[in-house]
Amino acid sequence: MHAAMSRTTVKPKHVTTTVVQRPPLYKVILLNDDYTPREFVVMVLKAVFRMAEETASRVMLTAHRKGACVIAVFTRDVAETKAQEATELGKAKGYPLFFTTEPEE
Ligand code: TYC
Repeated sequence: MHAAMSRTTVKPKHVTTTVVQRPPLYKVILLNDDYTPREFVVMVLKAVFRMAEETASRVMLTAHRKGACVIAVFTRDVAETKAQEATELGKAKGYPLFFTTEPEE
């Protein structure tokens, strides 16, 4: 230490703590219906959710057999936008294909 320096302890005036939180996540869920062609569902899953053919087929078949299938989780905005986009693609063709969202526990 330099000879001219004092040994006084300086207490900080303010101490700031930053809390970082992860945004809540939302599931996108594919619902089965009796009219949308299987290949069309697979095409939408590939286009909107960037799924590979095999994954898209597996997800489509799960929804077909069980009534619904969780596709992926996103932040709320992304989940809602993708569910809407995917639902719109079916609607444009006159299909009742439906994607919904729900918060993850
Ligand atoms: N059940 C439809 C059919 O037999 C195919 C289908 C599968 C539709 C999954 C929607 O989420 C779905 N043509």
